[in-house]
Amino acid sequence: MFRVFRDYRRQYSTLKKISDRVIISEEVQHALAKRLPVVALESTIITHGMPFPKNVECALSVEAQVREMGVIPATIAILKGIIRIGLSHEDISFIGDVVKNPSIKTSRRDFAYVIGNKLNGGTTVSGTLFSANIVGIPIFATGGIGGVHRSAEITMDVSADLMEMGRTPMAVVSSGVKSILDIPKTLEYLETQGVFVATYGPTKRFPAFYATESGCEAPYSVSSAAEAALVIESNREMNLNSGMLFAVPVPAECSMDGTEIEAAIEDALALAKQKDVSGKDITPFLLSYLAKATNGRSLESNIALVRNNAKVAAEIAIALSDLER
Ligand code: PSU
Ligand code: MN
Repeated sequence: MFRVFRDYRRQYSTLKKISDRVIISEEVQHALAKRLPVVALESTIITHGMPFPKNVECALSVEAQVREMGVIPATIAILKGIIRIGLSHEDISFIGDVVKNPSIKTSRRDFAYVIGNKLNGGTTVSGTLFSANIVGIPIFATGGIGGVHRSAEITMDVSADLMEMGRTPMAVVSSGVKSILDIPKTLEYLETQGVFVATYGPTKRFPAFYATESGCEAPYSVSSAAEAALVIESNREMNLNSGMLFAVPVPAECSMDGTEIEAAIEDALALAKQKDVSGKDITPFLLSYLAKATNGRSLESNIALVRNNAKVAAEIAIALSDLER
C-alpha cells in the first residue's frame, strides 16, 4: 500500500503539465520529483481575506518562512484560466492587487466557470485542496477553514471546505475555525464527513482562530510533527481518501480576547443581515468588518497565526518526507 502512495506521487510529479489547465512551477516540480517536502498554501486569503498590500506582504512572508525551513511553498491560484501550482513573487503581487486584477473566490463549484472564461481565481481551502491533490501534495496550511455558519439550520450555509476535506486525502493545518462560524456544528459536520480532527499540542482544547479557546474539544491531540506524520501516512496507506485537520492555537502573544472579538462578531453579523450579505460574500465581509472594528489587531493576529500554521505544516512535511525515505 505504501507503494501506491509513492507511485501516485511519481505519476504526476514528473509531468511538466498535467493538462493545459494546470501548470506546476519548476521549483515545485523539482521538489515533487525529488520527494522534498512541499506545503500547499491557498490564495483566497490573498484575494478576499486580507486587504492590499498586507495580503501580499503576508503571503510572501509565509512563503519565506517555509523556505527558511528547507520546505518548498506551493501557493495555488488560478491565473488567466490556468491552475497554477507554485506562484512567483510577481504572480502573488499580481493577484494581491485586487483592484487592478480582480479574482473570483474559487471553490469547487466555481472552477469550470473561472477556467472556461480564463479569469483569475483565489482558491479557497476547498479549491486549494482540489488543486494540490491533483499533483500529490500531502499537506496544506492556512489560517482558518470554512465551516458551518451560525444559523445554518435556516440558511443551509455550510462551507464547501468541509465536503472537500471529506473527500481529499490531505492534511490541513489551521487555527481551527473562526468564531464567526458555529464551531460545535462544524466539528459535528467534520465527523459526518469522516475527517480526522486533532489539536496540535498538549491539550484537546479546540482553538477559535483569533482566540486560543473555543470551549470545544477535538477528538484527538497530537504532540509532535512526527506523530502527525504517522497519522497522515496511515491515512494514505489505508486509502481512506478522506482528509485530516490539525488545529493549531494562535501563538499566545498574538491571541485576542475571546469576549472582545465575540462582541465585534455579533455586530458584524447584524450588519451583514441588515445589508443582505450572503453566500460566498459573507466570510470576506465579516473578516474586513472585524479588521476595522479591532483597529487592525484582528489582521495582525490573523497574519501571525497563518505564519505559525505554515511553520507547523512545514515541520510535518519534513517529518512526512523522512518517513518516505
Ligand atoms: N477563514 C479565514 N480567512 C479566509 C477564509 C476563511 O479566516 O480567508 C477563506 C478561506 O479561503 C476559506 C473560505 O476556504 O474563506 C471559506 O469561505 P466560505 O465560508 O464562503 O465557504
Ligand atoms: Mn458559504
